Order: sequence, then C-alpha cells, then structure tokens
Amino acid sequence: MTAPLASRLSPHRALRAGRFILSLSRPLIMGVVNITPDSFSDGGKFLDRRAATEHARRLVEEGADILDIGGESSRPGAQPVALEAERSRVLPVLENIVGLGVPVSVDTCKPELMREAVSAGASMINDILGLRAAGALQAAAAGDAAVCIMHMQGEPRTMQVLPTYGDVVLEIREFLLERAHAAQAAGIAPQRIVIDPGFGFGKSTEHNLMLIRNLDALAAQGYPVLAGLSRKSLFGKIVGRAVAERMPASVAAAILAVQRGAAIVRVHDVGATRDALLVMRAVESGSVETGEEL
Ligand code: HH2
Repeated sequence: MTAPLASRLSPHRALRAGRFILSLSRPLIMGVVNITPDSFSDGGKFLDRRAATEHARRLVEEGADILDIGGESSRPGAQPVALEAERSRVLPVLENIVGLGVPVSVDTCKPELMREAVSAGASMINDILGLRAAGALQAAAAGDAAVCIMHMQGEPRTMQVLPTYGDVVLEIREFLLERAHAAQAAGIAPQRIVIDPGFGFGKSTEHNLMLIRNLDALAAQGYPVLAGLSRKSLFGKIVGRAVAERMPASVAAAILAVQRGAAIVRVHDVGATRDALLVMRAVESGSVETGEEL
C-alpha cells in the first residue's frame, strides 16, 4: 500500500522561489523547455527564441506550475557549452516568459548565468552539478531564487560508462544532504532548497529503479524532492520504445515517483502528466478538485 497523501507531503509545506511561494500540498509539474540543438528528446525543436517562447506558453496552458529552461544539454556524451552561447540561448527566452505567471527555473551550472538569470527574473536555479562549480553556492545565495540540487556521478561526457555504487540510495542521500547543508551554510534558507537524485546521471537502469522504489528515503529528509524521469533511457530499456514514444511510460513513472514522495516532477509532457496526477489525487482523496464536466 502506498502511504496516504498527507504523510507523503514534505514537512516544508511551501517552497520559496523568488517572488513566488509554491504550496507543496499537491505535486507540482515542472515543464521542460530545452533551448539546445542537441537535447536527447527535443534537441533543435526550440532553439529558435520564438519557438521556445511558444512552447513555454503551451506548457503553462497545459498545467505547468514551473517552467525549466536550459541552454546546455546534459545528455550522456554531451559536450560542454561556452558561457556566451548558453547565455544567448537562455536570457532572451527568459525575458519573454518571465511574465507568464509561473516561476521560471534556469537549468545551468554556471555561476555567472545564475546571477544574470536571477537579475532577469528567474525564480529558481536548477543545477545538475549540485552547486559544486566554483562560485555557484555564492551565486545562488546572492538572490532569493529556489535551488534544485541534483546528484550526478561523473560528468555528462562519460557518466554512463560504468556507474558504480556501494549502496546507491544511501550514497545519493548523503551527497544531497551534504550539498543542502553547504547551501544553507552559504546563506540559502532551507525553504528555498529542493533535492533531486538525478535519474540517468551516472546511473544504470537498476540504479534508477532502485532510486524510484526508495524515493521515500530521500523525501524523509525534509527537503522537497524533484524527480526528472521524463523520456529517459531506462524507459527505452523497459518498454523498448524510442524517445518520442516514451510518454506513457514517463507518465506512469511520474505517478510512481509522486506516490513515493516526489514533490515536483520535471516533465516534457505536461498535459498528460497533469491528467494522470489529477486521477491519482481524486482516487486518493475521494473527491474532485478541478476540471469541468464535459
Ligand atoms: N534531467 C535533465 C536535465 N536537467 N535537471 C534536474 N533537476 N533533474 C533532471 O533529472 C534533469 C535536469 C535531462 O533531460 P533533458 O533536459 O530533457 O535533456 P538534455 O539534458 O539533453 O537537454
């Protein structure tokens, strides 16, 4: 049996993200906008500023609670992107979407871009390096944005070569707690911190499955947990489908992650994930929260 909804909720019942206070009384959906030529699932589709802006608008209409924009792919084997290129992809789109009414998160490891993005209105910094780059903790602490601290073993170019752990859940929990404490020591209030095991970042399929199964061990640490499973390669292995056909598998995984305590799911398919989460919550609570009868 899955734990009842109330007991799964983070003790930090709200996330402070810039000018937003996001209630965590229901799972939040973070919609992905990759402004890159090479992202694994949507590379090249939204490189154009207008296309990225339109896509972001569509995701908000479909029910995104947060938008996550990124200008550097982190797919296995990806090559690093220079600051200037990343900045010129991210900042113009940020400017276009910062007024859409939902917090905008910027997926970057670069302290300079963190500072510039927050000055331009970003409400969250999503760092797959867990604020480990020199100056990243200070850059994140300088503003009032939320931070997502993610675990990665190795670096994107080589991380999937032979990921190795003793106890994957324990090691990732220790890493995330160490980074969350470092963030707090740098002046980031705990109400601004989100942790993320980093599915697919230096993890085998078995590691990813073990982490989904034990997500409650991370959620029990008190920080909201973000789960980014959308379209990832473990679904290629499980259901034998290409990236473009992994939506149903990804939606199933989002539900399983939320049932094990994830507070935020980072997804490409916002509308489908929203519907599935509404059904899950209606069944659990026995009542309907939203929607119109058609
Ligand atoms: N996954 C990706 C990128 N950023 N950030 C967090 N916090 N958690 C994740 O799991 C995560 C992330 C990879 O997915 P995507 O952005 O679709 O691809 P790419 O890195 O190729 O742009």
